[in-house]
Amino acid sequence: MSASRFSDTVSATLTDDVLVVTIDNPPVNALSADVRAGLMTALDRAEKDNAVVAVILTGAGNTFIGGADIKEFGKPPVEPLLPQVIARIEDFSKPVVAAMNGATLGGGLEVALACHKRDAVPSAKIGLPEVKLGIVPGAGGTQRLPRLIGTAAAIELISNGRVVSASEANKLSIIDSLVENSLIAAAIAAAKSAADLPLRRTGKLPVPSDSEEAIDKAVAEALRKARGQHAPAEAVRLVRLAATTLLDEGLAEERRTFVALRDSEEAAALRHVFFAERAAGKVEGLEKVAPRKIETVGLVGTGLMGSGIAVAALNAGYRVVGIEQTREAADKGRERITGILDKAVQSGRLDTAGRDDRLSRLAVAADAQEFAQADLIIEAVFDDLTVKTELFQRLDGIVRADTILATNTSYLDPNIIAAATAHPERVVGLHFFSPANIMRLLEVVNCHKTAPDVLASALAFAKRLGKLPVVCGVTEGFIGNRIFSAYRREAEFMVEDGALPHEIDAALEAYGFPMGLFAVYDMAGLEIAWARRKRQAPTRDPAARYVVIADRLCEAGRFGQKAGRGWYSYPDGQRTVDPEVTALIEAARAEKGIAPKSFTADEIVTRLLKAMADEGEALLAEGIAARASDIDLVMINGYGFPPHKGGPMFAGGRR
Ligand code: 3H9
Repeated sequence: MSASRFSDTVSATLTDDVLVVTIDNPPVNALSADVRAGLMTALDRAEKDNAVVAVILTGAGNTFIGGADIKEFGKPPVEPLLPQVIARIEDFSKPVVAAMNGATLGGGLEVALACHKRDAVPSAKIGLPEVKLGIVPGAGGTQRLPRLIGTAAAIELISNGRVVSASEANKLSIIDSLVENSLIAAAIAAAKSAADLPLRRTGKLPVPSDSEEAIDKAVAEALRKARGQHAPAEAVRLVRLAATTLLDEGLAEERRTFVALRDSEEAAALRHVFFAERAAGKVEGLEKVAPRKIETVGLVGTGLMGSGIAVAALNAGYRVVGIEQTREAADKGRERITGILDKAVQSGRLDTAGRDDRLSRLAVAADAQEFAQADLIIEAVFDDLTVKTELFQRLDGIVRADTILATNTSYLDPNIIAAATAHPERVVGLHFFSPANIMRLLEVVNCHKTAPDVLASALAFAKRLGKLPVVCGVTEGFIGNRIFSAYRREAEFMVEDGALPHEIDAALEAYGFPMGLFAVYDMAGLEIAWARRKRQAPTRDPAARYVVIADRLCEAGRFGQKAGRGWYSYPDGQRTVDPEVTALIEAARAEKGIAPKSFTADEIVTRLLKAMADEGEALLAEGIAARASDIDLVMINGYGFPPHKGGPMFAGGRR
């Protein structure tokens, strides 16, 4: 066996006449210029060396190739470009086998598709997630994948950027074999056995014929999910092209489309989101702080929020102890949690063994003494300061000295709750979004006295739950609800100033929100916010601008969709503009002597973005949010802000 190095990141060993080329470019073996150059040199050497009968491509660590190097986007291209490397692999005179030892994504899969055979370990995750970055595959993915799996399946995978398990990839024929043990040995054997046969070059294969019906269905589904994003529709177009054009023409069109999209504002926004997600949850000074061990999670309250949190924790492998005030309520809580798991089984997302395993780790009791073993306790009870402070005081006396106490409050001040305990340093906020087993966002509230290892533990817990944690300081409503309040306030001011609710909603939906603000109000119901406004009325600044329209709607019994009437009416369940609401708005304007102006969709969106971004600036100035990109993530993942616009700070130019 002899070893060679072809660049800083690419080296090889000659084993049994096969050149095993390894890409070692941490953290994800991205296809940087150095990797591309190293691969070309390795192929040159393998071509010339008669002792080499075949080539294996693999990755160091547990990633094959995580894709093109996203950090190179926006910089001048450096040769060899990825399509050149890939053409060289596909046309190579000797067998080239991809030994996919882990994540094989984007350009990584494009490299593998050009190889003459593909072997993968069962843990490999495989896909073309480019649309999530606002681009299409740019190195043959849209032209080669359909040649292996057909047009309809390729449309589904590429237009959603869906990443599949190795086992699904095997069923779809993206890979040739799943290898449990000794991947490289298996790949060497596969390469040697291919050496005497004609090589299977993916680009030369015909696209298998799919029924028009299957293709139409895949296209319709892809376009429906795209919600105003350009890349999915372009991906559909390119995949369809593969069946009707020669490979070279398809590749040229793909490249043109890739370059145009890569340089678009939409791709810049999604790249921003990608790096924002990786930066989120990183806290300066916390890198070396060891988190506490958490295995058992205690939950106070197993209602809507508590049961969702319980399922999230059970899914992540924790033991969960839920507490309710009575045996009856505890039984109901257990039923609720079982119900969520049963639904997952019915929809095929979970098997019965998985459900039973989760239920074996769950206890729901009516005795808080059960918390003696808990490492972390999360309260998800009624949002009332007295209820929560008394609860934490009681818990103080029951739990171990190193148990972490977390509050899931949305609006109360967690510093006050912490101060009521004997050990405020062990208190942290964990603000989940409902349904807590589904929503990725988790605001991790760093209270005044939270100890660094408690914060580190909360972040490690969030990561294990598969959540996207965003750290924030204490302020009313934290990051999300504060920005949302500013957005809501501005929208109501605009209604007073002349824009009708449906005009605002139409502008927001055209911008990319799944649902306009007033439709969201109606869906959530208007009465809780009305009750809060009535409670706050005595302390409201009389000089501050106050819009009475929402109160008037509630006084008229228009509590939203459930009541059949709110900002809209809902005959036959259809959202419909109601002249009665328009009249009510006009009367409120007239009372204040406001002469209504008209607003274009652009003006509406610009004004709302400015309101959100201004509030975001305030949060940064107050030190509540650490980065503008954290604010963007909160609004994208908790409040429906369209990801392809990058979030309110990015879109509002506050980068
Ligand atoms: C593409 O391939 C285009 C082609 O079609 C055409 C080209 C011509 N580049 O996520 P993690 C960094 S587009 C550069 O926490 P994990 C990331 O920023 C690409 N950097 O790890 C982070 O850095 P830091 C298509 C990258 O283990 C660190 O790696 N591919 C890239 O949880 C760790 O990341 C994709 O879209 C990259 N491609 O997950 C795949 N990827 O430590 C994107 C990651 O400084 N990547 N980094 O914060 C992923 O999905 C995940 O990173 C992966 C690992 C599953 C690979």
